[in-house]
Amino acid sequence: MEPNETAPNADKLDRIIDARMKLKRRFEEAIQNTPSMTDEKPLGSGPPNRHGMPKIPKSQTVTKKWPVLDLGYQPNIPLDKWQLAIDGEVEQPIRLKWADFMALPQTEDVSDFHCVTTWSKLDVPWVGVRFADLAALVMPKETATHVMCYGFDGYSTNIALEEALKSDVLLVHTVEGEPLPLEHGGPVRMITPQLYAWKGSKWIKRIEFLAGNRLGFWEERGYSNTAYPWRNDRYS
Ligand SMILES: Nc1nc2c(c(=O)[nH]1)N[C@H]1C(S)=C(S)[C@@H](COP(=O)(O)O)O[C@H]1N2
Ligand SMILES: [Mo]
Repeated sequence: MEPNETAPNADKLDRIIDARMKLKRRFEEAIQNTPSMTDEKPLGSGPPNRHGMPKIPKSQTVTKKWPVLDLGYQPNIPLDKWQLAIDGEVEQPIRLKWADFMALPQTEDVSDFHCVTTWSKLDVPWVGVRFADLAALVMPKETATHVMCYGFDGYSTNIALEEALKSDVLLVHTVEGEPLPLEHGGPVRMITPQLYAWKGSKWIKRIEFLAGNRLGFWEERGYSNTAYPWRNDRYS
């Protein structure tokens, strides 16, 4: 058997790891200084979560159910038509087909989901690809500060890179051991456990790196640019 049939191509993996480490160093301090890592008087209740914030942000109610929020249209993208474009302020724009996406390093994580409409779903087990691993593939230029994420339904949302590059930000395809259901953004959506959930685009189709901030769909309509749950930062 050829070596590259038994394991991911070692050179390629090394390049991803190098790029990931470089990017991590560049943003590490900014990540460590975000409100959900450092706020001294975070708003909320319950025991500390893994980054030291109260498990339940202010004015949130825990639900076991999982409400569905969308723009009234759930785009159904067959896997053989699915593509994810990553472009903008990057050295190596790419377009991933389903098999390319699934061949990337996969991350499992359990995280909380806080919706701006005041429900929180706690300890959700996800599987997907880290945003930071995708960023390492395309190599953001020095000028990149934010990303705009776009959904197949016409949705968009903007995020600062120091939030998007956190290790719990994933593009997930599996939840609770099952393929992500269509109504929750399957085949792939983004999750942003340290920001309100509208920052995670369902049915994600494009990530555009930006050399400055721009407003997404809800941000243009008065939702907060920053969306910090432990600051009750919902509307601007
Ligand atoms: N593409 C797309 N992504 C989206 C939305 C949307 O309407 N379209 N709604 C956002 C909002 S407001 C929330 S709270 C979460 C809801 O995810 P859920 O429907 O899986 O609970 O998705 C976010 N991502
Ligand atoms: Mo929302």
